[in-house]
Amino acid sequence: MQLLANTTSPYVRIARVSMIEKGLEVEPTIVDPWADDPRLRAANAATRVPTLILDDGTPIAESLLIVQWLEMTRPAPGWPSLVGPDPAAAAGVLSRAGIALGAIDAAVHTIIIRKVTAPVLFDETPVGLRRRRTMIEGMQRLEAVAGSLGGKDRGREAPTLDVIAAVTLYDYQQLRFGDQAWLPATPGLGVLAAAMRERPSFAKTMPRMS
Ligand SMILES: N[C@@H](CCC(=O)N[C@@H](CS)C(=O)NCC(=O)O)C(=O)O
Repeated sequence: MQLLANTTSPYVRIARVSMIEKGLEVEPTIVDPWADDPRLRAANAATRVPTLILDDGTPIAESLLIVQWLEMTRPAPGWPSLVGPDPAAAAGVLSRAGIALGAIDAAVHTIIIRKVTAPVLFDETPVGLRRRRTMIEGMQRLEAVAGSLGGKDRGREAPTLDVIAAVTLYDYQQLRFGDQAWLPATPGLGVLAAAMRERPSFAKTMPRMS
């Protein structure tokens, strides 16, 4: 099995944390999606990371589809469920994960558009400001519930997708926009991220520029 990945992508991190929590430790194969790495192009027409290549050669693109594959092939109770053990609570998990994913999309979109325009040309445009608003409001909404995320014994129990996505968002925002005055203070998410870093799945996948 091969996981085509880079060291910054929040989507890669969601897939990697989920894989590690499901007991699937695959050393990532680092590729540059922007350099049209031939291995990535062959496996994924969109040339994006993460792309998981199964032992039989089947490539699975899209972080949430990798999560879905993990849920089906490594189900509870043998493995921790990424939507949680309680079906009644699953909607809440997915709802919070959706907030984090929306903000992650806005953040990545902002970084990608900066590749083709100077930051000021995009960030201050109506669409750029809309993406910023998404990041700010997404973080604020998650901050409002941060105290209840991660369970009673934070860092000790396997995380659900909302926790994985919220921490991934928080750490990515610190990496990419940590110096921006508009970034909201989210101390609750910071405490959650620090607690989750006690788990190898989060510690090993901290985003870094190289
Ligand atoms: N929806 C995809 C998004 C993946 C994605 O956008 N990955 C970025 C890195 S953060 C990438 O590979 N971009 C290269 C490109 O857009 O050409 C997922 O959830 O996996």
